[in-house]
Amino acid sequence: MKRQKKIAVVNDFSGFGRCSLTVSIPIISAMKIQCCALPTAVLSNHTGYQDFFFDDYTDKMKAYYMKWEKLGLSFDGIYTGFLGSVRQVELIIDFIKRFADKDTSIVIDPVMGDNGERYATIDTELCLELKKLIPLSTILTPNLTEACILADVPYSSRRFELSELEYIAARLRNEGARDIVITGITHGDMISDFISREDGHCSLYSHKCSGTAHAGTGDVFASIIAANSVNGVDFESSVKMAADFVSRAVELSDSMDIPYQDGVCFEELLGELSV
Ligand code: PXL
Repeated sequence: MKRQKKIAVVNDFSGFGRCSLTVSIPIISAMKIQCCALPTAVLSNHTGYQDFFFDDYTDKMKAYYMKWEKLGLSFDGIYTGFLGSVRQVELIIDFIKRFADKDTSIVIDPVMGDNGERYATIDTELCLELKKLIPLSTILTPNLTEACILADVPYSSRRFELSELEYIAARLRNEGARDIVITGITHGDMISDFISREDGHCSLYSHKCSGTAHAGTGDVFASIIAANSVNGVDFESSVKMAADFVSRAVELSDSMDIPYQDGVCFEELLGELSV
């Protein structure tokens, strides 16, 4: 009998703005995997808006996931995203120790910033602490800004050469990363994702930029990568599928005049993921 798989998603719950758990739950579910949410913070809307309500969940997380341990849960995948505090890094390390085995795929999306800027609640201490999660990952999914922060390389909006991307990936590998995809590398009217495999093989997946940069696209991307990884999809194909889906969602969102801060209207396209 087919066994349904489970992914634990450690991420914030932002009620409005289409990011983190409100993106991961529908996407991972559409891909026929049970999505189990461990909140890091509860927000009225994400921090890209000028004002937001923010309730840090650090003090509640351990009591919450210890009930999961009591239930005897284990996960085929663990996917971590936005952290509400520095202390959550240690909690995630403990969570992974308790709930992962050698076959669990661990997707670490080091959510810190975009377009060369850090998000409002992310400080230097959290960026440094997040590095501790890199060696636990089986897949690391930084955007270019986050990859530069983790690799201690200055970010620039100019075109990054392939050799520079290889250098950044090598630095991340030195920190313990295995498979890596660096997302959102723009050059002219093209956008690329740089793939660096654990075995040293590198490739670039490029396509025409389909529209405006919307919030939450990294969360859509990483959710698809996490679901594909437990479904056994090969990494390159997984990156292409995630990038193409994000690209179609951006195009549709622009055609529907969705403000960039409100994320992408992936709901319209969810059916495409349920094949
Ligand atoms: O999409 C990344 C993200 C996740 N969670 C929160 C955010 C952001 C980006 O702004 O603010 C709360």
